[in-house]
Amino acid sequence: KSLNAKIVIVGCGISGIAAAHRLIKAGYRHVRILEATGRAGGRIKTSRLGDKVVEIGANWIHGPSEENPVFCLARQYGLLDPEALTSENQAVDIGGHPLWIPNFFSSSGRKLNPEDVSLALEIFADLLNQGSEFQNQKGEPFASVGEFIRSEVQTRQSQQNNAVVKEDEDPAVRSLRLCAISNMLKVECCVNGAHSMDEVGLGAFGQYKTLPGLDCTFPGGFEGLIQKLMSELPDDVVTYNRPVRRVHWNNAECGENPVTVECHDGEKMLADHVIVSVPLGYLKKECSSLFQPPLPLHKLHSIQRLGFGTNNKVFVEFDEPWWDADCEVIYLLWEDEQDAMVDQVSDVQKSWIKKLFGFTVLKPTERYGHVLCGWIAGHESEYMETLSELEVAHAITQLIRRFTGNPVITPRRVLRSRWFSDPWTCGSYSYLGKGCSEQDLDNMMEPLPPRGSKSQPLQVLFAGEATHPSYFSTVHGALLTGRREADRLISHYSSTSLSEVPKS
Ligand code: 6YU
Repeated sequence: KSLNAKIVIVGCGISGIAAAHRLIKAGYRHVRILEATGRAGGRIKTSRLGDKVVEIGANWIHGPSEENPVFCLARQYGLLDPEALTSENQAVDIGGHPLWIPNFFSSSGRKLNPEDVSLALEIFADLLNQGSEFQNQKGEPFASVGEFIRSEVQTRQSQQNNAVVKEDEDPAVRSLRLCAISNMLKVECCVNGAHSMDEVGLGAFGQYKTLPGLDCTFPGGFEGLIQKLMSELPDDVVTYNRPVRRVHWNNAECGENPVTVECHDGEKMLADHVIVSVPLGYLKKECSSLFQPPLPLHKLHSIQRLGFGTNNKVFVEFDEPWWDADCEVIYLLWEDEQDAMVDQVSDVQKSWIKKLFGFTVLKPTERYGHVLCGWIAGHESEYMETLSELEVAHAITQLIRRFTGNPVITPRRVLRSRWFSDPWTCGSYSYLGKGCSEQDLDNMMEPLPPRGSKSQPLQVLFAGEATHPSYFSTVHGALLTGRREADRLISHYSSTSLSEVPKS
């Protein structure tokens, strides 16, 4: 009966795929995915740098443990290294802040003593934890995480026991620690996918939840997971290169099917239900034309209020390492940033590269050789996308020469991502902006027509990472939203009387 419902899924990222999986497994016969591009996976995208596998999009399984559905699938499909499967690995609880072994370099070409800087990192981590505690408390002291951190660092400066820099210290060490705070703000911009931490809301910062487990990667590439999932779906489920232009809902003219999905090429498809799983960045740009009638105001407001910035990667390969053998992350400290505590550069065209906080080291070396992944968020990152590969390679080479003090060091290869220019993504992932609350995420996932309406229920459903109440911005969050919306339909039909069910 219900199994004849016509269901269209817009978008073939992990959330769309997870929804299709669930529905098809439950026996639904008319499930179709429409995907704008020529590939499945969306923001899960694996590529090559020479012969090395690199991730253009999602990198880690955040919190690989029993509760993480991405970890469970990857384990089931045999896609992980043995260490990631150990119970020790699953039990580590780092609260979202990986304990990587760092190397620090400064803009005057010096490799720094980690002990000189690490206090700043500890204080920063402590402030981030404090920042998460305003969740569900009225009256947070500042609107944004950035303002809170700057103010706390300044306040602590007057409290000797707590201060980032101590009175009797070498002035050079003191100023480096404050440079490290600026650097940490840039790191957090990447973690949150935000232009600046001044745009990330303090009141809802604790809304994001972590899972236990030491973050791990896919040795053969994250896209291997997509391939496995796709191989379990019927071949004709996805139509590629078929962008959707408009979803007409509450469509009385179409008889029994209340929704019509109109594609860019003019094709129209009738449906009982549509699951929209497009990225928030795309929704922000297109929400006024994507739905007819328009979305209810509260939903539109949440789409606008929630944040969706840009985080890009720059992969750089070297013949020889210039970092320590055990180093896992390299931080680049600009010595002119000791007074500023800023995470945005003032002249983007000239100084965009200053926003790149540093590099993570691809491990293990036997697999990756000497490959680094640079991270850059914000408008500076979007500006980088407008430059040619050659210009980016030149800027990266100059940067590394300056910080290592080695005037001839030259990368073998450079490859960068360009998520802002991707017309179907328009950025990287979502965060809770200033003034946001859990209510915004609830509004995001609320189906159409809204509760209380007399028209046919569940015409348009919403999935995708930006609709998960606590795991937004992640692959596991996205996957769970696809399952959630499929389950919403399945339980709707299991509780609906026969007369209300679409006929075949
Ligand atoms: C994770 C990680 N990771 C790095 C970078 C990026 C992301 N994420 P999709 O976009 O996949 O699918 C939608 C589809 O819709 C797509 O195919 C479109 O083409 C299509 N579409 C659009 N318009 C259409 C139309 N009109 N018609 C038809 N089709 C249309 N996540 O778990 N680990 O390491 C990273 C990272 C550079 C860009 C990531 C990571 C995010 C995930 O990639 C992302 O959430 C999911 O893949 C999204 O799946 P989806 O199905 O929703 O959309 C305190 C606090 C902190 C808060 N944050 C902390 C967590 C940090 C997040 N981590 C990120 C870090 C990295 C490095």
